[in-house]
Amino acid sequence: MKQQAGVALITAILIVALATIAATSVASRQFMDIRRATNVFNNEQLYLYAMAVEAVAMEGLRVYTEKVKYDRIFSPETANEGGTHEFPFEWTFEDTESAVSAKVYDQETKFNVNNLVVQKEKDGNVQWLADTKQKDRFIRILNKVIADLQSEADALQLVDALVDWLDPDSQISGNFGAEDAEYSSLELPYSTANGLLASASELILVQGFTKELLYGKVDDSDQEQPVAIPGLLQYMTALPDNSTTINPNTADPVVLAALSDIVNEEMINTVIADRITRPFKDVATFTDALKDQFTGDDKAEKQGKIAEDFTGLDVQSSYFLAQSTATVGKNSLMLNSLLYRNTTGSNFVIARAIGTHGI
Ligand SMILES: [Ca+2]
Repeated sequence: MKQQAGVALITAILIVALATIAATSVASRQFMDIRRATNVFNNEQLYLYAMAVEAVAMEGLRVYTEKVKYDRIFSPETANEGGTHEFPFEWTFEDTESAVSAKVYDQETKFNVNNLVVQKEKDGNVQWLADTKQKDRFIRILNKVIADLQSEADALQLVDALVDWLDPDSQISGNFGAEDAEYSSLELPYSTANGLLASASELILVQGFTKELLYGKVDDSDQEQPVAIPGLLQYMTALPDNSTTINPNTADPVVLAALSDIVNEEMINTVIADRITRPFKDVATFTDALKDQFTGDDKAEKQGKIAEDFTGLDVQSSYFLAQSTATVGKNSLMLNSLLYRNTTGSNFVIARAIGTHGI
């Protein structure tokens, strides 16, 4: 009898234990479901907020376009001259629960790597070939970044591999090109894109390009004052077009200096010193100011070369990046929208990406 009572007790304890485990599992699953549903709801809400901010940014760009004839850099001194809509645009709206903000940046401040290839007629056929002038410009930017980072990379090898990544054929470019054969033998094999870069960060897939070359590094030899050394992404971009221009009113001095081998950053900085308060009204005003920098016997020769080298510039840009940030409670989301503005001043969304690294 005693033995039977013991078995009944153990059975009862076992049943209670099992019921407790089952109840806990149901409760924890329910909790996870609630969390998951909340996250989905929050993300949807943030995305819709960011989309609304994007619409405000586009309207701001439209209003700004009506007011100014040429794009320029934002400055507090000139903010009230032509309205407050100068670069980068910025709006912020906050209440106790949420905050939204938007910034719009000119994208023709950087070198567009997709300009490296052009369609040309060769031997009676239309072919995609490397544009030698753009190639030289990119090599100068690469050499600057390589020197700054004290990298072992070779600019010629990098540019040849990139041209092969962009051109639709499978012929090796120059002496250092790379087509499918090079990538298919990797541990994780892939093919060349054989098309324009969809995003500047896609460059990491191209032979020879490293994370450090793209994003730069921090020099912490002086631990009290670590210095950030910029990588290529500071000076280059990838726009969905292979004939974009560079805007001398907004472009980085390094990019402008890379346009020709007879100018340097110092000359460019002298010429653009007043561009914030007195922007160039046209490209000729900019190139004329550069020509005035030369003195000496070879002045006329160098002035002729400026006209030859400084092509592909425009004081009106076509591509802009709108960065919309939405925050609700502890959650936030950044939406990057690449905007294209046509010659009539209308603007359209070309691409969107979520994250803090742009497009
Ligand atoms: Ca190719």
